[in-house]
Amino acid sequence: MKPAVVLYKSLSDDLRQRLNAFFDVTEIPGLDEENVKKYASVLQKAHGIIGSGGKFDQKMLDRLPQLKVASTISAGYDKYDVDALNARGILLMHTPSALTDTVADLLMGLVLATARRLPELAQRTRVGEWRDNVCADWFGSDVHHKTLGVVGMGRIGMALAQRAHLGFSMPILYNARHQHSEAEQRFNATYCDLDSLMAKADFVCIILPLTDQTHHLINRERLANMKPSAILINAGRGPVVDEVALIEALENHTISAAGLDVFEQEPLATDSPLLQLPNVVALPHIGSATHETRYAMDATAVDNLIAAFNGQVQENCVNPQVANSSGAGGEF
Ligand code: 8YV
Repeated sequence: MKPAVVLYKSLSDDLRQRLNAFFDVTEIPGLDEENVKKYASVLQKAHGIIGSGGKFDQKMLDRLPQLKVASTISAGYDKYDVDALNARGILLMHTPSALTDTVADLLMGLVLATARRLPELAQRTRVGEWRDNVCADWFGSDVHHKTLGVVGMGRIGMALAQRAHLGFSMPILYNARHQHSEAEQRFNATYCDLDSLMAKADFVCIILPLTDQTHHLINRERLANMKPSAILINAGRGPVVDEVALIEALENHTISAAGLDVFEQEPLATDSPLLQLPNVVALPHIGSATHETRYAMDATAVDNLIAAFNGQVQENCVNPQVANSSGAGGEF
């Protein structure tokens, strides 16, 4: 008998076939409250689940009593209560390396878009405001040779540092839980405590996962440390930055601009003050949203699910200790 798997996101035909070869798959339209109720009996029988979005707290896990493996089509897993998964012997697989370069490209895009005011000036051109040679009130600021502060030197932080240092001759400051000798050797990056980084960097790029420790890490006091000419970029998780404090800093021009791909509430409310500010570039959480990368993430998540059921959790597993302690994966 094949393990029963719930798929809550559509996949391309080839990946769907690959999944079907290993599992007895039931596809459901999503994991919002309505669907969770509607498909309660399907969830009740699931040994595996794969998709992106949804909230896997105790309540949700109670609806999945047979679950052995959850495969999320994302790098981030802040929507999962990992302690609860561990207690129930459920493996969590994710896709940390499939999106690295694509998110780093977007971060560099936000650096350029904010510093050179690309969306704002494109819009002014579109509406016919370009009537003569542009003068100083249309000028942006340079990116090359400016100092880039990377908060969170993981895979994406490294890929951003590579682009910024080797491509744009930017000195790199970084803050991370541990010093990163490879970043220091390859990109001449300098380790800095967070407060000094905030004070010195021309661009502060936040690439942190959301945890109890990182929630509102970038608070009012830290924002106040930034230079008035500095730009904040966030493409990690919205709640890492105190959004109310950020809006105040932008409105009062204590910082120059912000490039944001993530927000405290997503989708961003249409009446958010952020959308009224010309010095904000706001994007709809598109860090990994390219055809190539979203396919690679889907494929990785499918392979992760298969690997986990075969007891192979060397790669892409958030809690491999579960496999050893409970025998999850191999048995269902
Ligand atoms: C996507 C992300 O938003 O992987 C993550 O953690 O934030 C993004 O790539 C996510 O995969 C949902 O589709």
